[in-house]
Amino acid sequence: MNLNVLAFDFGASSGRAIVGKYKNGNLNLEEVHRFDNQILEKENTLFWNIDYLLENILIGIKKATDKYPIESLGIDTWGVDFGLLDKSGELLENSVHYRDSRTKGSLTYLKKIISKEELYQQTGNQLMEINTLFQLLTVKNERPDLFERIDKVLLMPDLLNYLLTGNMKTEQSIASTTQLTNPYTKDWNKELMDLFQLPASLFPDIVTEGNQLGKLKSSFGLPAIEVINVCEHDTASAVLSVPSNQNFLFISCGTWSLVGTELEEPIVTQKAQNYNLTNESGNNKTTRFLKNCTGLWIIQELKRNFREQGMDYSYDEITDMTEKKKAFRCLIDTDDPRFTSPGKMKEKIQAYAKETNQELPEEPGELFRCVYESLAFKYKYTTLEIIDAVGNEFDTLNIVGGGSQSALLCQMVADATGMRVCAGPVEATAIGNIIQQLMAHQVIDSVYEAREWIKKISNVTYYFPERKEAWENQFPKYQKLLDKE
Ligand code: LRH
Repeated sequence: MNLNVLAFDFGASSGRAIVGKYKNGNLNLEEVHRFDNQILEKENTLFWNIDYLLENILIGIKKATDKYPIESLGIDTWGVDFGLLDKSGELLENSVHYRDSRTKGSLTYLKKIISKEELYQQTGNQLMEINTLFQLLTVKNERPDLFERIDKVLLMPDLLNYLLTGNMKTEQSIASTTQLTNPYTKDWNKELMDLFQLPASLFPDIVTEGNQLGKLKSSFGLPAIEVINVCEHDTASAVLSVPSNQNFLFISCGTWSLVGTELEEPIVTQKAQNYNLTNESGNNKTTRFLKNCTGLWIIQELKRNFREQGMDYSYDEITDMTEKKKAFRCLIDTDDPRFTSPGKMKEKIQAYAKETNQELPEEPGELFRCVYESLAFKYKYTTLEIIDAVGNEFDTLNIVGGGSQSALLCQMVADATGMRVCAGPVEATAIGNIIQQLMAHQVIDSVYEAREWIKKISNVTYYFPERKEAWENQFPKYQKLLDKE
């Protein structure tokens, strides 16, 4: 059996078109197109350029179809962001970036309407101002004229799918990042929409992964490829390709680090809420029980900030500089709100160090070391919360995504958590996207079979704790920083 599918994987910093070539039980990936996906700024608003994203999807399709017969395509992206469409199906404005400051303080919209406890019961979601719910409430309260003109809200991958096919649907996994779905039924939570006076008609029907959405519009002058709703939330696609069928802990490590496990049922206990853990929807109606943590974002921003100053370090150079610096000089809470917005990471880290009476990291290697160690501790801190909330023990931690390429980070995570780390696949999100399409074409029968297959075909690296004691000794210092907040 021979079949090619096309996966579009959009992250916060780049977009890629990858052809998944399936041949007699083997899978080869070929990146046919890659482009930057930058945060744009206009009139003090951070936004995404949807025309540019669409343009690049079409380039990707052209490149792929010029080379191969393509059976279908699927798109996955980051969560929570959306496009607003008017009655004629036109975009009202460019999509605002979740890092825009417009939602700062928007949790106050909850006051008088619903308690945080009740909201957690209703949605199972981690309370974050970036969630679609708070973005929409901000539009409603601060830009009522715009709100009046909205006919449909389409989440990012659904928006791109709509632009390609003309069909409007919302895929279940991406819907679960909105804080507007029910964690059990995984459908829209209409009661909650009523409560916040968000008309349910704004949200297209939810479909599950594998749905055949429609064909590429003929107006593009490209082959009429079938568009499939994959697990459109990048995290859902990444977790689909974790190479394990056992109880596993995972870190899907990219700009964000999603730290969690996969469950049959959501957990919405008081403990889970206190830990601010989220229940998102995964393949096959599973629940991804996790915490959204800042991932490589601060590293990426430091790298960008240094580049702007004429110092363009490669990741190999960064690793080298980091390894040469003294351990545990300064630790930060990588989820401190000051690190959310782009820019000035060195200054922000130093300000944090000063406020917490720590040595100020000055040199690039010291700054990178501070962030990598702090990330490893964050993962330990969070896995302990997950373990406590689930009441299970785990012996392996699967790191998938871009971060799994960093031997430095993976070793630190093994040392910090005291767990065996299984790193890879690096291309987890694209593989998950491709697998979902292969399941839709009945090439693979089940997620179980898919994971067994991924175990066989992907390169994974194991890391074992080597300096467990040293990391354990430092953990209380890190805990103190977080507990203070
Ligand atoms: C990671 C991610 C994460 C959040 C964030 C906005 O890429 O999808 O799960 O939703 O982006």
